[in-house]
Amino acid sequence: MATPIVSIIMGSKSDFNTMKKAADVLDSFDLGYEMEIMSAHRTPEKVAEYAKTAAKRGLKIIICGAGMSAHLAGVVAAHTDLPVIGIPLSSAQGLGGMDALLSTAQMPKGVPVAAVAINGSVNAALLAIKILALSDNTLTDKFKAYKENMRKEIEEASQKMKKGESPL
Ligand code: RP5
Repeated sequence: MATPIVSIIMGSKSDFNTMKKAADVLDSFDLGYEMEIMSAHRTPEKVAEYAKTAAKRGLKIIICGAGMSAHLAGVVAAHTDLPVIGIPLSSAQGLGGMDALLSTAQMPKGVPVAAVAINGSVNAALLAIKILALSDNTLTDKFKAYKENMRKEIEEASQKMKKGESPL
């Protein structure tokens, strides 16, 4: 795999299935990334150390996903100057993701986290790609191709439905 420039971290192994979708998007753009499990509450020292050293290790963007009282993205943002994208997750024991949405999005001024939708791991990866594409024309072209593909898929579904076929 290419040298990791994006980090995908999650608060628990129970977050993996949702966070894997971000990794799948990055794979489809041939973008190097690393994945880690660490918790702002259960492994706070690891989170701080990881965030403090991320830029030196060549990472450019950190995507953080956590559920319940989700402090992972905020704590990472407090310890790094890299852009941080937060994914609020709907954990099985939580409040359907509203708990994590508020904890992730409601950051105090001075420490920004770009919060996406609840379980919005695909958009988190796409946002990371758009940021990186600002200084990478190849990524810009790949993103245009992604959008064109999305447009075609929707058009094909619409045409099928009009013919009385299932669009699914
Ligand atoms: C959060 O608590 C994690 O990100 C996870 O979404 C949630 C529940 O974690 P587990 O109890 O399943 O490990 O910190």
